[in-house]
Amino acid sequence: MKEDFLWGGATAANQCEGSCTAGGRGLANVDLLPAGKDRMAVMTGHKKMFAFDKDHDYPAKTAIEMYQYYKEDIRMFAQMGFKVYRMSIAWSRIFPGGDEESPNEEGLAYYEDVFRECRKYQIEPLVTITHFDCPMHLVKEYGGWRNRKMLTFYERLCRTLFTRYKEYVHYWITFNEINMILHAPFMAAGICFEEGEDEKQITYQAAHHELLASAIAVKLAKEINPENQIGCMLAAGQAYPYSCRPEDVWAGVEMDRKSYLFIDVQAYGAYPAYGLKMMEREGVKLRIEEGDLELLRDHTVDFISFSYYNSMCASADPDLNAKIKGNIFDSLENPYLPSSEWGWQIDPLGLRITLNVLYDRYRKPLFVSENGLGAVDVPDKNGYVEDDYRIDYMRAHIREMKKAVDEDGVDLMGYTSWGCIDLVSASSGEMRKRYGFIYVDKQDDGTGTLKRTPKKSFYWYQKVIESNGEIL
Ligand code: BGP
Repeated sequence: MKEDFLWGGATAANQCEGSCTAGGRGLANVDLLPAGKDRMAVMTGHKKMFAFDKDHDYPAKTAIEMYQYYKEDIRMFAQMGFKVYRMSIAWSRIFPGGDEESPNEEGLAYYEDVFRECRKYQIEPLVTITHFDCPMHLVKEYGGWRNRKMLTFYERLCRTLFTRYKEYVHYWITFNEINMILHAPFMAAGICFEEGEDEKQITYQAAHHELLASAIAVKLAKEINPENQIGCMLAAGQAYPYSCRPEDVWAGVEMDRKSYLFIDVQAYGAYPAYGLKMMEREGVKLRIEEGDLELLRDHTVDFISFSYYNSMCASADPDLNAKIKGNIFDSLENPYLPSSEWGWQIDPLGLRITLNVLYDRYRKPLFVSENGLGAVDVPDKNGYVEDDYRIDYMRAHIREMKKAVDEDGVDLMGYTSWGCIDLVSASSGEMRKRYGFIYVDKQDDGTGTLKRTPKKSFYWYQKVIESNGEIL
């Protein structure tokens, strides 16, 4: 790997910070995702949850309280040798309602402290401007990203961040997993649907707004500091045809294109022909205003970051498709692959394939900004976990990632494993789905001391980083 390869870990504000009203923070959509059976309906915008109620638990309210523990946590990241820490800003700490003219100084000061702490250990922050979060006031007043006014508020947020953190942060990601808007519109874009609304029209229009906002962010980032590197982010994972039947191969192409559509715009600066045709077929009529296409064209991203957990399978057979069980991403089970305890299929070679496909397509530097294994950990009485299964998963993935770089020539900037410290799961809201190198004593029922303890994988990853990926 390159000498300056950025090894590290990734988190998102709403899944780790907690303290959801501290320091003047406003409520956000992500705070209101309940644990349990209603979570999916809320995430997808089909059940309104605009205030906490007594029948549900809301894990993001306290999460792992990184808001209070950040110094200890960053010190532990430094101990592992992190070169980079991918984290996100909670929008509603900076603009509690989202549409204020001026920012909340307490929120700004908080992240300044976090960045200082990173710099103290020569850790480069990689900041996701929005990792699914949208202030609730913007949801209630404007309908989230369905409303074009969001561009103004997002621009204000970006200007504030790029200016205030100019000396601390040079790597930015505009939207986490931008294609997630298709699968979880409330979680990803603060959108709730009313009975009878045209969901596709609203979702693609909102995506257009996000794409414009992303281009505005690129423009501003460069104006404020030409050294800024700004990327997009895709929930990736190659779609394999379920068989070599041409119809299945075509189903795979179509499945991938649903996601690439967004990255194609961010990387090439224009909607791809297949995307325009697809929207036409689906009856989606994008409202494109004067100047929009130029904005997209002139402000493309510097790098492409992506999450990779698993590959997917696509089939043209309606009987097979009927068996798909609803996870966030629908996919058929691949009979050649094992699965995690949550049914996510484990496919290390799929990472090499995905890296190659993305590099062939975009020819821009790539960044693996999420990868990891969600598993149940059983700590001993000291809180220590022997997580060999996690080490095996990561070793196999890093090995394939190295092949993509060394043998295939992919230009890769860095690797940040997901949930480097245990945190709340986005899809399930559980604490027991753990990804971390660091065990956090926090349980699904809200109990726990919040004590942090390195797992076996902590010491393993330390060696990986120290040897620049040579010792796996
Ligand atoms: C990605 C999200 C993360 C994260 C991860 C793991 O989609 O960007 O926020 O949570 O997936 O998923 P989960 O937490 O559902 O296991």
